[in-house]
Amino acid sequence: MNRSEQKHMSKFLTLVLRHQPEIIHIQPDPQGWVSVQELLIALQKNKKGLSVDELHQIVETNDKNRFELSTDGKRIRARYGHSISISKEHSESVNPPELLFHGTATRFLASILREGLQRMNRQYVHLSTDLHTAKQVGGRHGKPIILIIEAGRMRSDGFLFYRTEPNVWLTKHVPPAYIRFQ
Ligand code: HQG
Repeated sequence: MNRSEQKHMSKFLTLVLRHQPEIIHIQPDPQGWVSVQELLIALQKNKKGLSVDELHQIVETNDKNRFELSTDGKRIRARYGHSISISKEHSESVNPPELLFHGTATRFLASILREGLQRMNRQYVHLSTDLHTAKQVGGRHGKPIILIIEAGRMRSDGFLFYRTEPNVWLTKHVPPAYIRFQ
């Protein structure tokens, strides 16, 4: 599998594991896991055949660590970004750093200041630990602007945070009172 085939397959896996498992007739469990064997069979049926080794390669080389294999290697899921409903209630919430960042586009600001950060089409609001990532994420939507989120204060006030990879944090909603500017 060459690099461009790998990228194509990685995008397709993102689509089915985060958003539309039904297009290849798979059904993730409540935590978003699917059996690797079932996934490979489903892909095969959809003319997107893949070997276990190729799947592992995609998971390991993904630029944003989008996929996660279970420790026994038998299950796979998207680490973050879902629009399908997945339960993190069973996974541990973790104390976030005092401050986190959210990159967005300037045109969303007025609405964000009114309603806070909403999860929009995903299951969670995504926050970054570093400015560089936040700027990149914001730049996907237009002229980027970085918001500083008082995550430590939110946690003390009872909001829950989940960590999906070293620099991505998830939470359900960030009210305007916890948002500051650089
Ligand atoms: C904005 C990528 C108006 C929010 C990235 C964002 C990330 C509001 C957009 C991950 C709002 C939603 C997530 C409100 C939030 N009014 N706009 N009240 N509340 N917004 O793509 O955070 O490549 O769903 O600021 O790297 O940009 O997919 O979220 O601009 O980690 O692996 O609504 O997706 O990773 O956009 O990105 P998104 P996001 P992947």
